[in-house]
Amino acid sequence: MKLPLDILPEVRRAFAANRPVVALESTLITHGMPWPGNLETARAASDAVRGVGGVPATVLVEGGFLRIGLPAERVESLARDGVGVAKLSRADLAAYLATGRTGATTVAATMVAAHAAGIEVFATGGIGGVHAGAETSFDISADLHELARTPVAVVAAGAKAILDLPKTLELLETLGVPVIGHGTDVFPAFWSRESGLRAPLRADSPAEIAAILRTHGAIGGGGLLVANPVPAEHEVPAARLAPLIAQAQAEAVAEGVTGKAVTPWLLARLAALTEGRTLDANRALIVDNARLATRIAAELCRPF
Ligand code: PSU
Ligand code: MN
Repeated sequence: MKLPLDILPEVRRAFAANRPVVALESTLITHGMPWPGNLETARAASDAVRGVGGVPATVLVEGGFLRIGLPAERVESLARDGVGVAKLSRADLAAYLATGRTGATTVAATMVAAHAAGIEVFATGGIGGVHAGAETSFDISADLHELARTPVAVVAAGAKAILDLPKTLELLETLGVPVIGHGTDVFPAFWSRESGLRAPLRADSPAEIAAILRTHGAIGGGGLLVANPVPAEHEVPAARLAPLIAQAQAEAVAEGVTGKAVTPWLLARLAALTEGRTLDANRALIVDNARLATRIAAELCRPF
């Protein structure tokens, strides 16, 4: 059977005119931030894509379709519904599609949808990865395996700093995923520009990243991670965050938070512990990632 896609007319027209299209995820809206900052961030990301000549395509599972691109009203109602909406990874997609239920897509599920629709670039905040304590919990985001298999460039400010970043980089290497620092030799840590770890690869322009994606495809590779540091004026320094992240991680264990709830819980806790500074950084980095993703997508629109 063919995957049922419901592509927004604006996105269809962009394909027909060979204009850059950038996929955006919906879990970020429903589970990544509280109302109304989530709506403002979603709007700002879409505006950022349009501001540099692209068309945003926010992905959602609904009515038996993978929706590629959403009208503004649907983005708003999603933002209002928040964590009441299901959070879908690759493993959940078939069940939700087959039964016509609604669900927001994570990085992994958004990559599946983007690829099915022919979109090569996707912007988000930070990917999921290996959680602290994974050696006993086995909690490793499906985002990593999706990057290994699905040929989409994911532009993110690294992996979320609530994760075990050294293990996340190790696993990405094992899985054959190119991790490319954009304009940096340092792997960024989501809300902070520096993680203390080296970025395995570096590229300094959208054209270079587009060329790497094409070449990675030629060797039979899957996706790649473009690690774009949060703009300096919005970063929360890693040294300030480190004790708060450790505190939040310990609290999550003490409260028995597991599975899909872990990431949203930790993000919300860090927002509270920093009086919203992580939310400001989160919004700024998503907007910056959306812009870079559009520039990469524009390069991919040129004949190769
Ligand atoms: N990036 C953000 N905020 C988020 C996420 C990413 O800035 O909330 C979401 C993405 O949807 C990502 C998910 O795929 O968190 C990871 O969840 P998990 O660790 O359960 O795989
Ligand atoms: Mn998990």
